[in-house]
Amino acid sequence: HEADAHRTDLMTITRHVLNEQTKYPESRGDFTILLSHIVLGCKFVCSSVSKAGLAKLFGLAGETNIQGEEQKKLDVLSNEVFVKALISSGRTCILVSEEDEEAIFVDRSKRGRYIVVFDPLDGSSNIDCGVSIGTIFGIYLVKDEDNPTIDDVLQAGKNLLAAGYCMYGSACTLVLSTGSGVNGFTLDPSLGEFILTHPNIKVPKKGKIYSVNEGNAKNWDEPTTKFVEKCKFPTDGSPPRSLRYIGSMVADIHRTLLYGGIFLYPADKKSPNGKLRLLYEVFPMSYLMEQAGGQAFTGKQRALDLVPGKIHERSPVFLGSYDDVEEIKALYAAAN
Ligand code: AHM
Ligand code: MG
Repeated sequence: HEADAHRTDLMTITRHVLNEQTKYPESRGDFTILLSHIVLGCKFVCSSVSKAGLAKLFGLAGETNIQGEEQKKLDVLSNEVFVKALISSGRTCILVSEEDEEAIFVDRSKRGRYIVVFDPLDGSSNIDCGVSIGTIFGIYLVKDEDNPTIDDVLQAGKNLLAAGYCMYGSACTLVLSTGSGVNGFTLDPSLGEFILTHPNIKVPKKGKIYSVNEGNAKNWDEPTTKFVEKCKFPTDGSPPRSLRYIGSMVADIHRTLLYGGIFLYPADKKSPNGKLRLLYEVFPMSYLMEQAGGQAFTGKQRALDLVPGKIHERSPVFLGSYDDVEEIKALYAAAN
């Protein structure tokens, strides 16, 4: 039985990535080692998030609680864990985290070929009410390992080697692409392993859901306003769409990948570049969406074609099902 085979022949994330790497004969297992350190960070955050309520009262395991020392906030703690895990992998040279103003250049003695851009705990305003939050990451290769510079980080999203996110929700789910499709893994807490549960994720070609913070509608531009109006009052005889907005990008994108639809964080009059950050929010999610057969658009161009000028740069983004993004592209084309 096939079901039986799945129960006894466990496809862990490590095994899966090792399989994928066999396509690259020159691969030395470095990527697999890097990923195992990212996975460690995800497991730590997953366990901390599930104890977040408790931790407020008792302190998190592994943290010395000297009297009077203030409890570290979960996003700060998560960042420290990821930075240390990534450096100790010996495979990274530059790290860019949402939590750190400056890029971190790894000491020569621990240096490797990979650049990791990440948001250790995205959607942190949702922690205290127990709503899903996540970690987002992207991986680039440095040009010259002996000479890493900030320009190695300021690369177009299309140069990403891999990207993924981990969602801390009702289950802990890691979604990853290394450039040949998208796969989802679920943490089996009893094994401490991520097991392949969602092989080859494809976003439905057209969706029935739109996802946007409508509280900003007053300041939207015309194409965004028209698009959302069409979602609610379609003129082509189709039924109105459902609105779903969690306010945690990882959760909103995860739903979009699985159910289809479109996620919008547009520009508006108050924030002309939108809210989301290119390197560790917009790029990884756009990469995953394209790898799943969808699209990502900025209002002007393909999101992955953008080249950031600064590490914390923002960009508007519209991403999701192929046909849904075509619709917003048409509205922008008509407006120009
Ligand atoms: P954060 O990095 O400060 O947590 O903000 C990012 C989050 C995303 O997860 C989410 O898509 C967006 O902010 C929601 O923003 P808003 O509250 O403006 O709708
Ligand atoms: Mg964020």
